[in-house]
Amino acid sequence: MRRLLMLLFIAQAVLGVKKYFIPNIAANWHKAQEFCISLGMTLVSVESLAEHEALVKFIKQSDKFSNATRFWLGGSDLAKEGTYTWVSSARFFTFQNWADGEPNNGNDTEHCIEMIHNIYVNRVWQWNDINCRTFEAYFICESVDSQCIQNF
Ligand SMILES: [Ca+2]
Ligand SMILES: [Ca+2]
Repeated sequence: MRRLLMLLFIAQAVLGVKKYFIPNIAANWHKAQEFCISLGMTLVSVESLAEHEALVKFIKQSDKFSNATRFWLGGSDLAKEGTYTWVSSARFFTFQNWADGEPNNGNDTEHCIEMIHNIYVNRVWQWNDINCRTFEAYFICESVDSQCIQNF
């Protein structure tokens, strides 16, 4: 029984089954992460193509979906310029989906990652770095990865 539970747990981790939630509020990146934490969650990480596809599927089914929309992701290079990590796990980016010309660290002030879906400018579920404090957007919280926390 214990072994079966272990296998189920590993299967869930491998498949990247996460719960996503989009609060009905726009905020800057820092406040977005605070809000997710207050829910026992964290800003979303996208660490594989499978996670990317699962996230896009979730957003398409949400009431925040449109042909011109954008969301905070939980990635930043706040700790070290040019080195991107996920706030949920502190892991470096493995999967990436930058838009053309991004990340550009515009004005030397762009350190947080948003996902843009705007068919009018041909940015389809692609990433951009943008100012963490002045830009406000909807954001996606995900359930906390308990396996990851155990590792730390
Ligand atoms: Ca930057
Ligand atoms: Ca940028």
